[in-house]
Amino acid sequence: DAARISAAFPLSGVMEAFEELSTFLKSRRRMELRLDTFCEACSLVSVLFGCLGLAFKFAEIEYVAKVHDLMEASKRYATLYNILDLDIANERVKTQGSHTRNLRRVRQGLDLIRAIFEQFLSSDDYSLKDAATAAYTQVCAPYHTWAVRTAVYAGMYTLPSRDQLLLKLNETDQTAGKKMRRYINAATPVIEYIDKLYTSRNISLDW
Ligand code: 1PZ
Repeated sequence: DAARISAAFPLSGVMEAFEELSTFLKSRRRMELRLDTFCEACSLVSVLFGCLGLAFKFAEIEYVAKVHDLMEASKRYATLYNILDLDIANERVKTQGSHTRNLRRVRQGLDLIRAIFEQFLSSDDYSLKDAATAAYTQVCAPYHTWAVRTAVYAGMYTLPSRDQLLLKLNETDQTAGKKMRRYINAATPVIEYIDKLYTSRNISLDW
């Protein structure tokens, strides 16, 4: 079943979950993405953290906490739109801990993975450290505090090598490459959908 495949092949679980989301987004007839469906896909990403080592435990705790908050919210609010509207009404869109802010952070995490995969695919002998550093600088660093950025850049030196990562993912360069490409193609429309939620409510994306 899905949980077993995801445990044995972490990349497959993540990639398939986002392909389902993007297929839904393409096919929907005015239907909005459900928050619980979105959270289930996002929670699969946690498996990837297990491949990064202890230095990224903090990132994992942060990410999991944010997905968990959204998961809890999904018991009361059906769609991603609903939580934005709620936070807009209560004037806490950018307030730390608000659902809308946590969604923004989770979205940045999904984009970070996309960027890491892009970097990873751009060259055969690119180390994970260099791929992750370039991706982080591009996607997340502009929005993180100095302290967090410093910790993340220091942690990059502890990342496994490219080959160690592939081993932990239970993939070869070739199989991983295909799945990363599919994740990139699937996650991109999901990320764009989330961005549109914000811009359609006149919320900027520079935070
Ligand atoms: C296989 C690829 C390896 C790549 C490793 C790259 C890891 C980057 C780690 C980023 C660490 C972010 C740590 C903390 C960030 C916090 O400042 C913010 C604060 O949010 P606030 O509460 O102020 O609203 N938290 C976040 O942004 C949520 C966590 C994002 C972490 C996403 C990582 C996803 C990538 C994982 C790849 C497995």
